[in-house]
Amino acid sequence: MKLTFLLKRFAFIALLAAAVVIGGVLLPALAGAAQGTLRIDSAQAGVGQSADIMLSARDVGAPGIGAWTIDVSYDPATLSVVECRAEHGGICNEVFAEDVVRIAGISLGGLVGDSELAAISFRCEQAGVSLLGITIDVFSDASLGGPQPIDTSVLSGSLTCSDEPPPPTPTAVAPTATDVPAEPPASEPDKVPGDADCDEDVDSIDAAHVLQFEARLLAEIACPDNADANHDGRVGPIDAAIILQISAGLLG
Ligand SMILES: [Ca+2]
Ligand SMILES: [Ca+2]
Repeated sequence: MKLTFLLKRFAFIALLAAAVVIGGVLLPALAGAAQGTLRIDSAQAGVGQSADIMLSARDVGAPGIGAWTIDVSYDPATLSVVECRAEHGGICNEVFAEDVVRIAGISLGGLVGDSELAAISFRCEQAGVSLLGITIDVFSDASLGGPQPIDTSVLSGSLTCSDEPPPPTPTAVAPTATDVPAEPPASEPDKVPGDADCDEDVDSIDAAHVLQFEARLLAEIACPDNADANHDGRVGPIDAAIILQISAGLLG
């Protein structure tokens, strides 16, 4: 009798311990979404001078950043973009719109921790303060086949331009939104070049799918015809690059 009682008590304690283990280890893993912060620096410069501004991700948890398309907005009356350099194999389109720089990229292995995504060089055209805003189009983790959105905090920045002896030269303004390719003709409604995962949108997640497939980390692609962006009959890294270019608005 006493033995039965002890056995029951032992079983109860074992169940309790198992529940604690499951609750403490498994559930956070299932909760899934990686967390992180996207931030853009603040700086000061004189009119006619340039300042380098860094777009970076901070404290991103596993599995890390797998695909990103991020827009940085600015005041074109105060600033112009001199140069944009994307890091980690990404690409940058400094004339995505009149007041927007777009950065897109992919990482098969995932960027964990702190990563610099792009350095943007702005020039002060007149005195004033321009907010440097961040708009997330895609910021997904490196999960194979099904990248999940990263739970992201955003820290905006600003560039303060003060009057300096060198006067602002009325420069060639960066090409405007009218130079951005128009929407593609709707002649093939069932086929969206670059839309590898068939969600009717071409973005950096499509490029990540193509690279995962190329590396044989993914068994198949949902829409291989769409993934073959250069129409050469195979799906490979060239297609991933083209899809990123489409995503960044560099192609029609
Ligand atoms: Ca897509
Ligand atoms: Ca191809």
